[in-house]
Amino acid sequence: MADTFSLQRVLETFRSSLTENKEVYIKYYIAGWKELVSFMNSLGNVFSFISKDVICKIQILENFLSGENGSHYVTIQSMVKFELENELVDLTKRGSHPESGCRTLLRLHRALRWLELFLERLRTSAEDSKTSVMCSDAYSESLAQHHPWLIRKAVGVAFCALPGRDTFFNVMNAGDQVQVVALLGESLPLISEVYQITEDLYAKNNLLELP
Ligand code: 1PZ
Repeated sequence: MADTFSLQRVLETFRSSLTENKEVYIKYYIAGWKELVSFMNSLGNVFSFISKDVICKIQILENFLSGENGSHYVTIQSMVKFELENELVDLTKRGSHPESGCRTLLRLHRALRWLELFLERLRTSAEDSKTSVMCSDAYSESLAQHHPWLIRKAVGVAFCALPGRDTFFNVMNAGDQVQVVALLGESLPLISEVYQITEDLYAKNNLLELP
């Protein structure tokens, strides 16, 4: 993982994550998240409690991928099939499989929806728009519904420390604002597609509320 974030690389990893028959490679899905973590890190230490959680979840999935059953963790589809068939998922409350691949990936999946909503706001924002408002509106519409009060409060505090819109555009490392907006326009359909494929798969298997 390179230290300097680039929006272009996020786009490339999410593009690589789709197989020919529209399955999602976990390896590239994780790689996309690593890029996003490096983006968050470049915004300041207030976000470290968020990136720590993401890193922890990436690690759980990487361990599955490099473990003895790694061949079943190549795509999200194969993971879901494998874990369900072998009863490796706690379906109603956390018990003997508290850190299944399915529940771990679901957390990232929900966060991907936040990202989609936020980036769409950023893409269409006016020069005087506030990133903190865009972030928290996107958050209320998505992730917040899955977070308890204490985390919602902490996230609210972190949003206040967000840099302004100009800094966001600069940190994305994709040229001037017009170029960043264009690249966002290219990235968002891909992120949405990956999100939607995962959402449909989880819905079909009744996994959207995994504890
Ligand atoms: C660029 C600014 C970053 C704003 C990030 C907005 C999202 C806030 C998410 C706050 C997560 C707080 C810490 C951890 C919470 C965990 O309890 C939950 C549930 O996991 P569990 O406890 O069930 O194991 N974790 C999550 O919901 C995953 C959160 C991932 C957040 C990813 C942010 C994406 C940043 C992308 C940067 C552009």
